[in-house]
Amino acid sequence: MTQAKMRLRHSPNSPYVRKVMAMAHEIGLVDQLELVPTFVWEDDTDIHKDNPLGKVPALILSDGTVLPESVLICLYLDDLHGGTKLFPDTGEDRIQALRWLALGDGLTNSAVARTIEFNRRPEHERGTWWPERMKRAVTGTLHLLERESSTLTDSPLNIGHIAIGVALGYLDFRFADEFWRDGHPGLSAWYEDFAKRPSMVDTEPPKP
Ligand SMILES: N[C@@H](CCC(=O)N[C@@H](CS)C(=O)NCC(=O)O)C(=O)O
Repeated sequence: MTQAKMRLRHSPNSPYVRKVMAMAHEIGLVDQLELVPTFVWEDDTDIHKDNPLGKVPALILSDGTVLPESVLICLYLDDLHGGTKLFPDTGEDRIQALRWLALGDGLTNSAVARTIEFNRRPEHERGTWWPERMKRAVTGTLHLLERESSTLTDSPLNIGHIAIGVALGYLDFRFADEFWRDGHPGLSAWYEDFAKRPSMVDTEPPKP
């Protein structure tokens, strides 16, 4: 008997979905996911019937339990496989991975906030204070990651690498004209290699 797949509320443009998909690729679980196309920004979106938070990703388990939040989904998937864990179990490695996860997700959150301000908020309601604050967060985080780029390069793959790689991919996707690579040669070199991993190539968002 074939095992029921887990259903993933999915959008190809979402960096949070991409993080889950890249994780699933890296640990060999992609085939266990059934992708359910989801359009969260449409007025008649049906996402709320699965996820009251109105967001993708959301993972629906075979017993109907819904897991919201990309980090929770990644943690859940990491428990399902027998290979090297992408959330290290203990010690300094764990804190470093979670710290990079926080920085990568924070970078994504700040960039997504800018996209929402530019693309989603009605024009007459748009301001500059919030997007400028978010841009400052992006720039500061890029500077910090630049200083850590050789450690990133030398460390075995963990969830932090995936979160940072996805965040940088999102900057290319939405803010290509801001040239994040300028002034960040170490991080650019790390990303150039990282972006060639099949998990990144297979989850690249469609060209805008
Ligand atoms: N913290 C959440 C963020 C998810 C998120 O904001 N997803 C966006 C798509 S990129 C979304 O569904 N937004 C719809 C909304 O916020 O109403 C996670 O990591 O899963």
